[in-house]
Amino acid sequence: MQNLSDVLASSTTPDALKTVLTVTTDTCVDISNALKQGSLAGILGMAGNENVQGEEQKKLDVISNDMLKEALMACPAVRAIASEEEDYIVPANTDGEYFIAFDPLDGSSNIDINAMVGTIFSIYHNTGDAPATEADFLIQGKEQVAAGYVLYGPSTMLVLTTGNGVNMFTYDPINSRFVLTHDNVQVAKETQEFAINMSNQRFWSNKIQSYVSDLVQGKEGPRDKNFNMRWVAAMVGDVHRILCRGGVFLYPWDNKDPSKAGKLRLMYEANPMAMLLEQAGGKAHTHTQRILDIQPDAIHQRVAVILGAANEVDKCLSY
Ligand code: FBP
Repeated sequence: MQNLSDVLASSTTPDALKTVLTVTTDTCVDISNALKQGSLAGILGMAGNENVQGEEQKKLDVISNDMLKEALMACPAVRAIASEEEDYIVPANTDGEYFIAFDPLDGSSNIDINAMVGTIFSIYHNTGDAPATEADFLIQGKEQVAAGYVLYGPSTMLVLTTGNGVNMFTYDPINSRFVLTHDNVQVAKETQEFAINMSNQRFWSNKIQSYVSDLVQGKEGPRDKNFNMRWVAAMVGDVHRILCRGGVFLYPWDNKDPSKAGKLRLMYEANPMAMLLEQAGGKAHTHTQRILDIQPDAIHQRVAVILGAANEVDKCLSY
C-alpha cells in the first residue's frame, strides 16, 4: 500500500510544497495524539480567552494552533500563515513561497464531548521580497495549490488534493505513516441526504426555508423522494461523510445576525472544502456565486456555504 510520501513523490508536486504538506500532516499527528489524551492531560475545557471573532477559545483550539504555528513558522518554505485563532496573518520566512491558512481545530463544540473534530488547511503559492501583508494573502480560492483536512475520528484520516483529484489516507499508528486507502474519490451527482442545523430554520431566507421544507416532505412532496438528515456540527465531519457517501451540506446566510454573510470562514473553511468538492466532481457555492471565485476582502471573512452533490447544489440554487 502506498503511503503519503510515495504518492507525493510520484506526483508533480514541487518539493517545497511537499515539505509544507509533510510539516502540516506530521503536526496533525501530534494534535491527534494530544486529543487522545483528553481529560487525562487536562486539556479539555475553555482557555479563558476570545479569538478575533469573539468566540470563546477552547484550550485545544489554542494548543493545536500553537503546535501548527510553531512548526510552520520553522519551515523555510512558508512565507506566512493565517489561522482562525490568530487575529492577523503572521509573516514567516520572507523568501518562503507558500501561504497556508488553517482552522487548527474545526468543530470546537464537539471537543469536550469526544466527538469528531479536524484540522482544515488551504495552501497558496506566493512569493515576494518583503514580509507578507494581509493584502498579499487575499487570493481567490481557485488559486489554491493544495487543500485538505485531517479528521480526528475513530481513525485519523488525511483528505488531500493538490489539484489532481482527491485522495484519502488513513493514519497507521503502528508504522507512523499515512497510508493511501481511497484514491480519486468522486461524489455522486444525486443524493438523498442533507445536512443543515435545523434549529436555525426561523432565521433562514424564504428560499432556503422552502428548499428544506421540500426535502423534509420527501416522497409526499415535490421532490418525490425521501431525504435523510445528518448534522455532525463539525464541517470537517459533514464534508467527510459527503466525500464518502454523497450528500449536500448547507450553512446558509440567516438573519440571526444579518451583518454576517454566513457562519463559516472563507479562507480556512469554505475555500479548502470547495476545492476538495470540486476535485471530487461536486459543487460549492454561496447563494450567489461559486465559492472559489470569491475575491476575499478580509482574512476572517464569513460566507454562506452550499456544497456537495453537483445536481443537488444546482437544485438548491434553483430556489
Ligand atoms: P469552528 O468550530 O472552527 O469555529 O467551526 C465552525 C463550526 O463548528 C463548523 O465546523 C460547523 O459546521 C458549524 O460551526 C456548526 O455550527 P452550529 O453550532 O450552528 O451547529
